[in-house]
Amino acid sequence: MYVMGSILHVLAEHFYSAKILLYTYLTEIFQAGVPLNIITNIFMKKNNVNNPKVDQLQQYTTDNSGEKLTTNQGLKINNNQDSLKSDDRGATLLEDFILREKITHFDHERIPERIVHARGSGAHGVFRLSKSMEKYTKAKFLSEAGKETPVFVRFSTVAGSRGSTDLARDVRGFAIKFYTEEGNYDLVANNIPVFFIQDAIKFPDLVHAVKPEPDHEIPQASSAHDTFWDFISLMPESMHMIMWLMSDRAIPRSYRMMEGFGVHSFRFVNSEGAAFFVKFHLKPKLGVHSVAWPEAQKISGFDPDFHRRDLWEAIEKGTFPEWDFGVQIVPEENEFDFDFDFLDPTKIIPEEVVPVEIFGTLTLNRNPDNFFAETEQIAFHPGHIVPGIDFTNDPLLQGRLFSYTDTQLSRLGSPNFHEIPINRSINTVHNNQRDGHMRQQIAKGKVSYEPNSIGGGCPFQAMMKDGGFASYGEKISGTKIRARSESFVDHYSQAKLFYNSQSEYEKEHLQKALIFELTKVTIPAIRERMVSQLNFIDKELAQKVASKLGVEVKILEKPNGSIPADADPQSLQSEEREPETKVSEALSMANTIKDSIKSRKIAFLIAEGFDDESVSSLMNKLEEQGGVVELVAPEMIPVKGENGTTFMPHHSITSTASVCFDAVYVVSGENSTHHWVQPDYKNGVLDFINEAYRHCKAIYFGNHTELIYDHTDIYTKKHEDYAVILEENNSGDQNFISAIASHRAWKLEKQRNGMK
Ligand code: HDE
Repeated sequence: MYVMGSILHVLAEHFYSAKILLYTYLTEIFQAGVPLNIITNIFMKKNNVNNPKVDQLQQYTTDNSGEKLTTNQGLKINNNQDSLKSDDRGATLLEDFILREKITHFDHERIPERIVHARGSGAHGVFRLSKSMEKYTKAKFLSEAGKETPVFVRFSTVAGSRGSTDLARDVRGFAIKFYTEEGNYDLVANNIPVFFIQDAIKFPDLVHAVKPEPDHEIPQASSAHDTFWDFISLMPESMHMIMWLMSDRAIPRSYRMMEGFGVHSFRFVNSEGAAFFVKFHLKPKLGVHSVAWPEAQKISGFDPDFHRRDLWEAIEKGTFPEWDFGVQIVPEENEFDFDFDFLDPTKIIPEEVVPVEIFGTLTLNRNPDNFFAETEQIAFHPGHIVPGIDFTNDPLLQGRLFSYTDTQLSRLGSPNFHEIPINRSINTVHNNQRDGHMRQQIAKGKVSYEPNSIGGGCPFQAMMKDGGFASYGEKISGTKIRARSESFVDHYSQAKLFYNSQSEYEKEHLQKALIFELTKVTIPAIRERMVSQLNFIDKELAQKVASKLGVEVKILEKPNGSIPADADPQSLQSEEREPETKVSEALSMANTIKDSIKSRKIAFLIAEGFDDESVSSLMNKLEEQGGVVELVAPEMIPVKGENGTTFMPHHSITSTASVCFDAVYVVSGENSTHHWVQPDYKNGVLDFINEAYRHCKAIYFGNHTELIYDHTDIYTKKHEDYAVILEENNSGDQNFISAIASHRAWKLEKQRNGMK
């Protein structure tokens, strides 16, 4: 069997382009003799080429194919069905070491979930530098154009538990570990460029407020409750973040369609010692897209793993998610040229003021082999840096520098968490740290101190010229004080900038989100405080929200919030600055990339007697452009077309909903149309289409589908709509493709929902 396996391996390596064909052929031939998964493993282990991190992980990866069952001590087990007993009906014997080992291991399988960002999904990939950034940073992975660095990325929601839904309204984590030759560099980023609070000391308060309430542990993965809004309404500094969180950015269509932001200002330091402030940006090549809130709620029921599945499937299919990676750069001497403080994490630098300089591409191209070993055990830390990258005094960042190692100690249980395979750097670690729980490294020799003569002085400190890290020599003079800088006290200008930069439909979604969230707040005083805060951002917004909540907008006499104890709150609060830009196009998703249907999921509604020619033709066109077609039929049984082609559907109409798709094709065919309108299926198919219509998706009605069309909301509304295509023909196909690429006909939302 092994000989067979090796032959297959050699064949596969040498005939790479023919792999898939060969795979199909060989699975048929060898099905009887070689377990299918041996063949699968050989052929499907893609994209390992030139990835030193994946190579390193292979040393720790096991494969059970063709192996005998053993205990953890390597003893072969001959009966895994019965415990050892005093008789076949007798008590189990304490002697049963096999039972004891198995149960004991099982009893300890769980580790604490992350205190925040517990729910997540990850993938391996590569960062390719397209342009040397040597002028600004001496980081080696950013110096030589063309250089490739292996990465592991973990996306997450913040508030929910490990098993919570992907579609919660929440910030998304976007944490990247770069395995560089100079050690691990972690960019622990989010999909929103600002944060709720300005100082780390408020983080436990924020997290306690948003997490389920401690008396009854309700609600799960949701900010729509009293304690969150109580806290927020008392924290004016959170208003900018709240605008982002209530926008559709907080309900992405896919992890692959989100931006990433480092949030804080970091520093680049070049080999001459010159420093630059930088803000990190990741821009998805597929554009930034979201779903609508009513969809998000429904997806959570149909497929709570929607984002996880989407990421996994895209990578398995070879549609690798990609982001342009770049920075906004500001030389140190220009630090005070702006109307906000660079150290304040509740502020952005508008891209119109300082454009993002793109210097490379991040591509995710390999799913993990094991969720727990990789995605769960990976440990990020903003303090994992390399020479050429440094921190700033942002008080939120400074607190993070403490928190991340600390949390790994309780989560992963030992200071040796860096030895877990996914956390190992690809360069070797040499130091005098020793022992501790679960130590794996076997350090030779007597010496575990420095300086030493016995070990020849090793390991040596590295000179800076040899890559030794030295902190940036920022000049500091000051008085020890527990206070907030006055330069941080402008909480509304950028909240306004964000709101004013949104398109009409985005503003409406944002208003509705606030109404949804605040309706769940049971204490009127909190709602009132909140709308009064909104009044500082936009009076109409505050009025609209207040009118749905039965509260009044009050002009706050004394603004609430965290301000220096000895400051006059009124004067600080009103210290609003005139922003350099009043509208920033980059802040609206309406202006994002809309030029591709790559990885968009299109539901084909097929039923007995459907027009199989038109299905094959459109399917080919869509798939050529990267679209993903899934067939939805009345039942989960094979469906025959009018020319005899039989398709096995992916879903039945009752097991899915159009919220799980980007577009719908109601397949041509008189017979199939008749089939769909039978009493058993009619409501199902109409709900499917009407819901897609309400959520502004592209819908294509093939020929002879009038019987369905005439019963939809689309017909009764009788209006023009560029994303509803009625007749099947060549231009119809093309119009459908363009409508899918534009993501949604959001501009027609009011019209589609019959609102003024
Ligand atoms: Fe985190 N954060 N955070 N955070 N954070 C954690 O570390 C913390 C903040 C972010 O996929 C924890 O390993 C403090 C901002 C991501 O494993 C913890 C403060 C940003 C992830 C922690 C912040 C982030 C975390 C929990 C305020 C965006 C998930 C588990 C001072 C720039 C990483 C862990 C992953 C995780 C602390 C604020 C991003 C407790 C104290 C701002 C993406 O250490």
